[in-house]
Amino acid sequence: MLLIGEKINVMSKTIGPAMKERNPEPIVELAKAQVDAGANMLDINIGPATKAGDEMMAWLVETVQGAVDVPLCLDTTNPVAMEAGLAVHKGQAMINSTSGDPERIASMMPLAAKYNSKLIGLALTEKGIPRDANERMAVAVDIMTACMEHGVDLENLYLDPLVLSITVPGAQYQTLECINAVKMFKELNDPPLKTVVGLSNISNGALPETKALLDGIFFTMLACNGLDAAIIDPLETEFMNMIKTIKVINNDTVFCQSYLELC
Ligand code: THG
Repeated sequence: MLLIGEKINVMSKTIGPAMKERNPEPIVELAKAQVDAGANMLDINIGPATKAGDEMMAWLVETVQGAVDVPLCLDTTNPVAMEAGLAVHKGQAMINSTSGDPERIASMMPLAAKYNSKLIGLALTEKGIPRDANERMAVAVDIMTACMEHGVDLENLYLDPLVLSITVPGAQYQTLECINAVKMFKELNDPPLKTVVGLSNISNGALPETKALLDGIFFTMLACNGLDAAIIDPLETEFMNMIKTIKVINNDTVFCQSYLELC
């Protein structure tokens, strides 16, 4: 399971200003903490970054990769910023993301092909958020087809069903639809396509004391249905302990009495 740390993002009260002021300390500290806690990749979310996004993304990639030895998941809708980050990235990066929107496909697919990066394909179109697993599948098929047309290796594609908050009235059923979509995505190709979710979207707006439970149990259900990767908060200890336990039960790590400390 690829665990992508979500903490370096422009919406954060400490990280947002540090990004704008090009102040490396809080960013480096959070990068190290996430890798120490078990993240194998870090998401670098600069949002739409309309103002000098290219310079900011290149600076962030160099700053974070100067401090930790993991690949990065570059999270922006700005294709100029995306390419600036890919150009300075060491090793194989991940593009976060294209959707089924033809404009996003046209801007992100050629970058994925040129840099041989991993690519997240989000089940979203310019027409709006999908209503169920079938609508998510239709977008996934379009993205898979676009990969083949643009010479993007399907091994590098990670399909994302787009997790919504379980707290939104009338949208609670969407959580199960996401689990079903993950199952269906994997059946689109042989070998199976890979899948990813932004896990904590589910508990956005929920009471803080319920977040670890919602995230942890949702993660477990997704993992049982073939999930390959997740964007998560690795500093959420209770949640990370659930992941370590799943690894032990799945025979991915050797059981010992102190596995919560050692894994
Ligand atoms: N799919 C893909 N990419 C994504 C998402 C997705 N990127 C963004 C998001 N969803 C996943 N990343 C985050 C990042 C931060 C938070 C939630 C999801 C968040 N952060 C606050 C902070 O950092 O201050 C609050 C954290 C907290 O609750 O303490 O909430 O679905 N492909």
